[in-house]
Amino acid sequence: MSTLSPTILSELERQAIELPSWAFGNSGTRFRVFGTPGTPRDPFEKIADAAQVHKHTALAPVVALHIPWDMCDFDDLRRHAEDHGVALGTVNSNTFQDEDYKFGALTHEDDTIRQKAIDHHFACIDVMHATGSRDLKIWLAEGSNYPGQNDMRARQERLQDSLQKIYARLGDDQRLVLEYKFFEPSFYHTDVPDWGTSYAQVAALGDKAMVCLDTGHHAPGTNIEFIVMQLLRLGKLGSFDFNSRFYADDDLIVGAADPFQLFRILFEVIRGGGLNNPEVAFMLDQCHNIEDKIPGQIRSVLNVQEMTARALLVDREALAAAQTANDVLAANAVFMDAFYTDVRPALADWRESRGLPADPMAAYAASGYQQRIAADRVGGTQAGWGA
Ligand code: PSV
Ligand code: MN
Repeated sequence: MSTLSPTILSELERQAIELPSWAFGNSGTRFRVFGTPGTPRDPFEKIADAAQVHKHTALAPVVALHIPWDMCDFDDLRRHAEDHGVALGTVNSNTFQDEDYKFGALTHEDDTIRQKAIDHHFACIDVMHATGSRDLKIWLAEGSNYPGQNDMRARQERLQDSLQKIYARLGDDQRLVLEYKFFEPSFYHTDVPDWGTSYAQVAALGDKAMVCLDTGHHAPGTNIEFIVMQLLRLGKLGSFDFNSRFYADDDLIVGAADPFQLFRILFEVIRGGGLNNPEVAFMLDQCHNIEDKIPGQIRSVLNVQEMTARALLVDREALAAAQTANDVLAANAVFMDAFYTDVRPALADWRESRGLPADPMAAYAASGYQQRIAADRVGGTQAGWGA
């Protein structure tokens, strides 16, 4: 059994991962969205479900919202969250489900439509004031499908202008994080396709604008940990959207497809000073299409915790010595030793010592909560992607 030192445990104790409200609603593919018994019908039920994840893991004290999907009375929602032991977090804007945005939103040629998209972000900032949220997360679905379809450069200029207007509305303690994604729904060009574009756009805004790195938004084979290192080096890594992928933006459980990649990312986070640093928000951005949603989220936060523990086990001194000596195989061995260390028994013991279940997945399954919500939540419309 591995021993996790008091220093490592104190880092792990402070770890907080923000959950996406939409992970508790139904989702699917363009082929089918499946319903699940007990799916929340409103934001209040989503918060209650998210609180279960925190209750069993002590890892997830904050829930991110998506506007307009989570529109409601935000004073009530804030109180409801507090009653359930969680807080409301990042507000996600949505400019991808309105007819007007077919050809763009913050980049649109038509100033009326562009202003409508800017106004939507102003409304999101109002929500942030009511919820006490710090971050406005912007992911844009815009771009083009065919070469020659658009003036890509003019769109960058309009994007900067729109972002400047949104940025100017932020409160002193609020931030804007701009997410990038290399394709989809646009297939030829995307207006914010990569970290460099996001960085260029936010750097021109100011200190309160940062980059959001979604681990599912890169071409296959991309060295994501290099990007993490670079953004931390530049002081512009604002947040993570954690998930995992096999092919595209699969939004699968973080660490499920490639645990080693998650380890490598977390090692760079630690080395770059991003762990438990309030500047760098750890969030999940996932959809649970076929698995139960609450245990899907519990599994996810545990995966992040386990890989963080392994990454903290890297003997940094030995690694630095091997690197300085250009001892290729020794450096790699130090790295791999930590990756191959099974920290699960030590984490289970530690959880129990803090009054948490040793096995949060089993404890949730035994709690009867899933059966209760399936029986209670009858009638109404289940929340879902777009509902
Ligand atoms: C779409 O790709 C997406 O998954 C983005 O990653 C956003 O963060 C999320 O949806 C919510 O808008
Ligand atoms: Mn995302």
